[in-house]
Amino acid sequence: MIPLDLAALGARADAMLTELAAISAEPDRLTRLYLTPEHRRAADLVAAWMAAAGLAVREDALATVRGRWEAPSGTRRTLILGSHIDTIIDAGRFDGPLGVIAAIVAVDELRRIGVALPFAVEVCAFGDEEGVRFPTTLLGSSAVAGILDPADLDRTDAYDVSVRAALATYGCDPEAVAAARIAAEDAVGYLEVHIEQGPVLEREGVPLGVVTAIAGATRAVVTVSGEAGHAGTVPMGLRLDALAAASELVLAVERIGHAGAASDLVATVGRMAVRPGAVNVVPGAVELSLDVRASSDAPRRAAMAAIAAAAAEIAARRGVGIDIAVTHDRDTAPCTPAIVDVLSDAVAALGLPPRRLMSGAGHDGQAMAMLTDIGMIFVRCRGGVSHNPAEYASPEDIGLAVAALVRAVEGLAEKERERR
Ligand code: HGY
Ligand code: MN
Ligand code: MN
Repeated sequence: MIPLDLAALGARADAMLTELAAISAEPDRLTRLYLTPEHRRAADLVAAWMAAAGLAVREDALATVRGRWEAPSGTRRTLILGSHIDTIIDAGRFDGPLGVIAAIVAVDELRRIGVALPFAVEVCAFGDEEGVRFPTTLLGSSAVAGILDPADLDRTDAYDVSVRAALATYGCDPEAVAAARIAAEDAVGYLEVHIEQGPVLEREGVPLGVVTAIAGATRAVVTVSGEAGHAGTVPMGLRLDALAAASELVLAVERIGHAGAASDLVATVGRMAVRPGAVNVVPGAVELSLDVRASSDAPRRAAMAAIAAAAAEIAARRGVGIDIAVTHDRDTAPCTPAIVDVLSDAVAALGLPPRRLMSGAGHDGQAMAMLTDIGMIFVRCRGGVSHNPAEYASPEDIGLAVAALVRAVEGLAEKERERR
């Protein structure tokens, strides 16, 4: 094994992370949503990095930037690496871009040291993992995996712009979705480096982790329909106050979440819109988001049923309407044991303990798992803080992650050679 300069790898990736983080919709915080002008600028920067690393670059129908390194044999077999370049609102600079940049730097390093791989490598920079702009998520990785639900192209953002229209404006052809797909028989596997977004690795003093499974998640849009009224004339007993009803539901969601702690259940209302939203009007309607997850699928489904029952009780007692429209439902995605072993060996080859752990956060791997074998390397996250501008991973740990990815690609290459 050719030695790797870990410090140089980490410093290079960290500089790229800083450059990419400067591309935002807002001057004083990082916000980069799917199919926005900021997404375009970020995609162009990532495409330039991929080209500089010697990859053949293209953009697919769902705006995923894809850099391909063909195998000397010309085989169609392909190892897919990557993550996402879209962010939440007021994001940290690591969630997503760390995985795309680690993949580019790792591929560049493999080419530099002259490794001849028995498969092609394709680096993917997915544009919609967070699912913040549109009420669905994993659109790019779902297209690569061949599982995109066409109905998702008609989902609309807060300005009633559909995914389909936004893709056309962005310069993509949503009718060419089929060409984005990688055939199952051609896929060697999917590897993703990601900041842990939790406290486990830091608490145990280990820089890297190997993911065993990605928690399933259900997202929904909840609409509470009451009756707008004059705040000065409608007696309390005659009100159909949508915000009071929604507030009861938010507390019920929290209570149900707490009750499922043993199954790592988490239930969150992250967004609420009150209409008409005037100081002197009894709220007539409220739209709120719902995000429910657990380390296995049954507790998550039971929690959704309990939330629906609580909503029905509140609606009946208050005389309002409550509709729960599920917009995303992805089961827990186990990482492939053989890939978990390869990643564990790669981490161990760096002299580190291969700490295996579950991911409570969702990732593109949940979609890619429907296509091929998947695995993830987690990078220690300061304070476990993520989905927050204070999110941080050190250049040293990032250098180790890039090196582990290089070693993992070499490990999978060995297995592919044995396979033939
Ligand atoms: O929501 C998630 O878990 C991921 O960060 N999109
Ligand atoms: Mn992410
Ligand atoms: Mn995220």
